[in-house]
Amino acid sequence: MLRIDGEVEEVIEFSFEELAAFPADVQVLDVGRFNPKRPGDGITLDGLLDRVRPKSTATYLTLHATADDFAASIPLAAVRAEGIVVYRLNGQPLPLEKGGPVRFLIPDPAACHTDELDDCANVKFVDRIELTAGRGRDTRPDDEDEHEELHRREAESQRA
Ligand SMILES: Nc1nc2c(c(=O)[nH]1)N[C@H]1C(S)=C(S)[C@@H](COP(=O)(O)O)O[C@H]1N2
Ligand SMILES: [Mo]
Repeated sequence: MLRIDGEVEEVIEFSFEELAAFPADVQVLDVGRFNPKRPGDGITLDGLLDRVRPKSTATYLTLHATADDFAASIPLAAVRAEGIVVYRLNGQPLPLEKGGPVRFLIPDPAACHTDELDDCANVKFVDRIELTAGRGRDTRPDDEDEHEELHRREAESQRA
């Protein structure tokens, strides 16, 4: 369900059950308290990364969504203590319409395309987290026209 690879000591693929089995101190219950439109339970990014052990060469975290070919790459130091990986809603895998089965969440993001940790970096349908030396793939829009176009396409695919 979620593969973490790249500049890490150990590449690991986590299933839903394995994510649910993480200890309570790294589980973040009810992330909907940050934004009611984005409900669920998650794990701290830091807790996940402790398992794969990023190498000292890893400077960026690249979130990949194969489903719609979207990616965001953010400086590891800035996001490590902030990020949450949301994977569960009502005891079940996070549904597709909520961005599941795995969605990245920055609880207090900057407005779209104003910062590295912006709302656009809240990647949905994440199937791979890659640690990279330097910036990795990033398909986030960099101006308001591109951003509008992206959301128009998203709304269209939801109707389909
Ligand atoms: N996989 C994927 N994740 C994505 C996007 C996308 O198009 N595909 N859009 C991003 C953008 S630009 C924004 S502003 C937020 C919107 O999240 P929401 O749908 O929960 O409002 O998701 C981000 N995550
Ligand atoms: Mo966005």
